[in-house]
Amino acid sequence: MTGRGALIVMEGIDRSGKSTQCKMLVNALSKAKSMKFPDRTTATGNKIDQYLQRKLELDDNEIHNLYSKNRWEKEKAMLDDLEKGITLVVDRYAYSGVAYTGAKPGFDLDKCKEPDVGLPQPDLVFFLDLKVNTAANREAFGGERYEQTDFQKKVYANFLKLKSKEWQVIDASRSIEEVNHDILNSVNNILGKVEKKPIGKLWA
Ligand code: NYM
Ligand code: MG
Repeated sequence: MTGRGALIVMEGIDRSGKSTQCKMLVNALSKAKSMKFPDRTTATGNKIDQYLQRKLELDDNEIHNLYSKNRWEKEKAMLDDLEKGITLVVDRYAYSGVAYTGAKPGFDLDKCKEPDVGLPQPDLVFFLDLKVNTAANREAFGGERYEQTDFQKKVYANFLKLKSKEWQVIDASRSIEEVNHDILNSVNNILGKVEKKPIGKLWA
C-alpha cells in the first residue's frame, strides 16, 4: 500500500507564471491532478467570474466568502484524491483569498483567514516571486478586477506576510525551465516524506 499524495499549491500575483508551472509540474508527476481556484465551472465560481469581469457587483465581504465557499466545495474531493495517493497541484488557494481581499481598505489579514480555517493543509506552497513591475512588463494586465499595478503591489506585500514553514519562495523572473527545475526538485523531495503523514488543517 502506498501512502497519500501531496497537496502542492502555487501562489503569486497575476502574471507570475503559476498556470504554466502547474501544467509542467502535473505533466512531470506520475500520479497527479491539477486544480485551480477560483474554480469558475461551479455555480459559486460562475458568480466569481461575473464579479471579476465586472458584470456583477458584490460586497467585499460577500465575494471574500464566496471564494472560500468555492474551495470548501472541493474539500471532500481533495481529501479523497489525496488518500488515494494522488498528488494535487493547485493553482491558487486560500492564501490568494487573504492576500487579495486583504489588499482592500479596512481588511485585516487574520480576519480574512477565518472562512478558510480548517481546509486541507498544503504540504508545499510555492510562491512565484515576481516584482509587480516585471509582471506588468511581461504582459499587460488584462481587464479583470484587481489587475492594476497599485493593487498588485499590496497583494504582493500581503503574500510575503503569509509565508510559513511550508512555503518556498521561487525566483520567477528566470526562464520557465529554470523555475520548473527548482519546483520539480522540491516536489520530488517531499513526496516520500508526506506519504504517511496525516493531512493537516489550514490555520487551525
Ligand atoms: N482571487 C483568487 C481572489 O481574490 N481570492 C481568491 O480566493 C482567489 C483564489 O481572483 N486576480 C483573485 C486573484 C485573481 C482572480 O484568479 C482570478 P485567476 O488565477 O487569474 O483565474
Ligand atoms: Mg488572472
